[in-house]
Amino acid sequence: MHTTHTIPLPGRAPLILGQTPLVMGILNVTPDSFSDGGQHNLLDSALAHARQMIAEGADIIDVGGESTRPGSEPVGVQEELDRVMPVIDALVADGIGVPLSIDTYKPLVADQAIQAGATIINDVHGLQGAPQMAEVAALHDVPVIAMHWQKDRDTTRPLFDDMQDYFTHSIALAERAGMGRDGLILDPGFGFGKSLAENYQLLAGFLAACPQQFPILIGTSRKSMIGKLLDNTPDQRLAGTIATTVLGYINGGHIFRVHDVRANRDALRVAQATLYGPPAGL
Ligand code: 9MG
Repeated sequence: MHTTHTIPLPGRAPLILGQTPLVMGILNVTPDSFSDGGQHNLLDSALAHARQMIAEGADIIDVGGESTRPGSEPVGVQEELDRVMPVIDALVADGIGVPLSIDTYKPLVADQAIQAGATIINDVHGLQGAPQMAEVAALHDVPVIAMHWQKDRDTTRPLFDDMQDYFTHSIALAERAGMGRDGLILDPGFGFGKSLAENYQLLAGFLAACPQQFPILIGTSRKSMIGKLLDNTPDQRLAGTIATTVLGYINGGHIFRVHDVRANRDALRVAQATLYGPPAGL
């Protein structure tokens, strides 16, 4: 069953995280994200894609300018800003109706994105990559999605113990910087530094790996934990993704970061009606 959390957002209605799952649509703004190439085309395609995800029921749009896929090259601050800022500016000018999150582990990028209108930081380094990240979040009073990604992990130690310690450290960093206790959303970090067996062990019981009283974001969409099992390519992983989304919801997840908004949204509606009953009036 789902714990309920109210997450304040600057200048917007708060996120209510409880029985009703939220869908976060992924908007990657990397040169390989939209195949037709060129800066202008990239911006147009990104805007069209964001609008489509909102029409399909996305509650949040997550804008990212650096791929974290295995083998991807990191990009510099300026390059990342050049990718994400025109998109954020255009989405804000467009009067985007849903909150924007900025997918970055770089405090400078987070700071600029928030000044332009993003209201959530999605940090795959869980506030532990750069000491200024928690300060940026506290300064602007925005929530942070703190993802578990323990590089060079001691794999002889149980994963869940490792994750509890990691999140305890993220929470301490948030508190030290003056972020409110309702400013953190925890994320198990599916696919980041975990074996196939660990990813599935985590999907079955991630609440035991996360300190209590925090909302949880689940990001499994099209990941290799599905592809390795089914021996398929990312574009063939929708059915597998939906299975992980539904299991993630039943097991206590609140937000689902996905590529295919409509299909995951529909699956979550069915899952919610099964756990809590259909909406009144239907
Ligand atoms: C950027 N990114 C890629 N995978 C992710 C995941 O699982 N969670 C979050 N928060 N961000 C992710």
